Amino acid sequence: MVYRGLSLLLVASVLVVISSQRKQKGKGNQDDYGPPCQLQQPTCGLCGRPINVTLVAKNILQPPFFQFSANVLNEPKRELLSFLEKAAELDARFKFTSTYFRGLGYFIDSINGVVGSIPNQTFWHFSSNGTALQCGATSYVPRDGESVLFNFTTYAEAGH
Ligand code: B12
Ligand SMILES: *[C@@H]1O[C@H](CO)[C@@H](O)[C@H](O)[C@H]1NC(C)=O
Ligand SMILES: *[C@@H]1O[C@H](CO)[C@@H](O)[C@H](O)[C@H]1NC(C)=O
Ligand SMILES: *[C@@H]1O[C@H](CO)[C@@H](O)[C@H](O)[C@H]1NC(C)=O
Ligand SMILES: *[C@@H]1O[C@H](CO)[C@@H](O)[C@H](O)[C@H]1NC(C)=O
Repeated sequence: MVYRGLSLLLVASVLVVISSQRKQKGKGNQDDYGPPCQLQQPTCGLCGRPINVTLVAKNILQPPFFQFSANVLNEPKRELLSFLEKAAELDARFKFTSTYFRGLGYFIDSINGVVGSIPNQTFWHFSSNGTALQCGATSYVPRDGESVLFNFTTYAEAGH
């Protein structure tokens, strides 16, 4: 009985060692969030090395028109949503609203009070360096020095 208990303990401790090695492996790779649009975020509050990202909000479609930007400096590299939150702290105009979708994360409904609308076929479109993002705010992880444009546009303009 005691022998059996000991061997179970041995098996359990081997498993613990294996799983902690896996965690270590993940830790050494903090800049890599795996395949595109991976929803699962690291469990830590602050992740990755500090990076600088510029966020630009632009609305030339319907009043009130505006364009402004925020330089989010020295923030740990993680999902875009986190940078948008920091931008909202730096500049009140970056206030935004969002809706959570299972498996996709947050859809950004409005920025600075301007709301996308199904009847008007409008939405906040995300792009970087002239290329549309293929992931949403909860899964896109920006790079250091990147400038992300949030452009209020129509489905047609964005090619939907
Ligand atoms: C239609 C569509 C849109 C429409 C939705 C509005 C509408 N009236 O239909 C519009 C044009 C607004 C849109 C926008 C975007 N989309 Co879109 N969209 C789709 C598409 C083609 C179909 C969704 C659908 O109708 N499903 C069927 C309905 C019954 O299910 P549903 O859960 O109610 O669908 C809703 C959600 O999908 C939501 N939605 C649509 N897109 C996105 C994106 C994100 C990140 C979230 C959280 C929710 C969301 O709107 C749908 C209607 O309410 C899917 C591809 C697909 N086949 O799923 C991509 C898709 C969901 N979109 C995608 C992306 C990347 C975007 C954008 C980030 C693109 C961009 N560069 O700006 C933006 C969102 C920006 C923001 N403001 O947050 C990706 C998401 C990838 C990911 N895992 O993050 C998909 C999977 C396409 C792809 N690249 O493969 N989208
Ligand atoms: C971000 O910007 C700050 C201030 O300009 C600078 O000191 C820092 O080195 C930059 N970080 C990176 C990773 O470039
Ligand atoms: C639709 O577009 C019109 C004209 O730009 C605007 O006045 C109205 O507020 C928009 N509707 C919604 C629900 O956003
Ligand atoms: C930006 O886009 C241009 C042209 O599409 C490309 O040559 C350049 O390498 C891109 N820069 C970055 C930082 O992605
Ligand atoms: C932004 O949206 C406006 C309005 O739909 C559009 O004219 C413009 O081409 C879009 N793109 C950029 C990069 O401003």
